[in-house]
Amino acid sequence: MSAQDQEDVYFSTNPPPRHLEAHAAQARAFIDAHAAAGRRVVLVTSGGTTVPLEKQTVRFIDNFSAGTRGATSAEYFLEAGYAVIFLHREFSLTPYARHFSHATTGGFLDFLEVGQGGGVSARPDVSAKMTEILSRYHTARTENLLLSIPFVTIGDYLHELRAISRLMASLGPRGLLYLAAAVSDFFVPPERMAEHKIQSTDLGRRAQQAAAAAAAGQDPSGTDSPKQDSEEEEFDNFDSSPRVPRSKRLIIDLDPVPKLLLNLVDGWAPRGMVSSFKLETDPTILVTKARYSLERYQHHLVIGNLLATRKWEVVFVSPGREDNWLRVKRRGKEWTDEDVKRLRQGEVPKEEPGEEIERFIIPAVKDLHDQHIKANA
Ligand code: PAZ
Repeated sequence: MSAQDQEDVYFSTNPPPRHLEAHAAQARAFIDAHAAAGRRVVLVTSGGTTVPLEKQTVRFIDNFSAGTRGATSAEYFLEAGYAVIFLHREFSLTPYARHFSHATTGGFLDFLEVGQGGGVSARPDVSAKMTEILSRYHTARTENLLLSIPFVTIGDYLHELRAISRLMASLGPRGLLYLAAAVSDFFVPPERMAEHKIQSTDLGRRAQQAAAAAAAGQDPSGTDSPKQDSEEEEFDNFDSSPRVPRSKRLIIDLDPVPKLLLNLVDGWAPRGMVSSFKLETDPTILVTKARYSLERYQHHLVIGNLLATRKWEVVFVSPGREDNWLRVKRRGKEWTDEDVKRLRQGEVPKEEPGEEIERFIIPAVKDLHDQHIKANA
């Protein structure tokens, strides 16, 4: 099947999110305003996509991403003069709020106190930091430099990504797509998705069958009557785990999510600069996989990172250039060759990073974007 056919099939069979049109209208107005002002616009994607197992979703598959990379990058892009469309997983980290919303030392309310006059104010020890971050946030909002658009499921994400990327096309080479979201590779297609909560017991399953038979005008007594768990018969133990009968397992059959990056690069935003992230856990394949992705999708930059060390080091892989490793400084220590070797093998230093690696990533991406604009003007 051609890439276009795959795209058509996916988008015609997977329903769009409820607010797609409203989000596209917001994105259009945002892009038009900044294009008119000659400002660059970056689409930052951030956080993980869910894979629902039921249409009325109780359960879903998720991934680890909290959206730190995306939210932090968005701040540095704003600092670098970009207008930012922040397409993010709902309730994941967001620019500026992230400094207080997900602190390991406490919740948001822990940063506040009630003053003597009864009003609420920042705790004195965080007041200076909060004032500074709040003022950066207010500038971004009042100057209309930050547009936040949420998604939840993989389907929502792909619909939103396509709609916004197509709008970004009007920016030509001045548009930048920075794809940092952790996007699921597998999903349950709608035709195989259960409508209701998947039942974990035979009792529930048989009750569902009886109800369906009754609704179809059949005799519900023709279906087996519900049994209690303890009465369940054991079916074949077809594999290596005979203690768990097959009838009690939840076997999830997932289809691959179509690879739409090629469609994005060729069709949705053909003149913009497209940078994607590649996440691996095995250090021996990171660069090979990043290079493979670059060749397969013919875009402009893949930023490789390992799950364990992603806050310490990333590698830029781009056409016609040497691999470029970016690394943060250590607190009160210099990197030795041995330290770097260990880091590259996925060994995490004991202390926290001395700074945010996005401080280095964004200027390096901007540099490549400058070159992209010059080459495509
Ligand atoms: O959200 P986070 O900061 O915890 O993680 C960021 C990341 C590892 C999801 C991102 O840097 C990344 O690699 N995104 C692409 C993942 C992928 O290969 O699909």
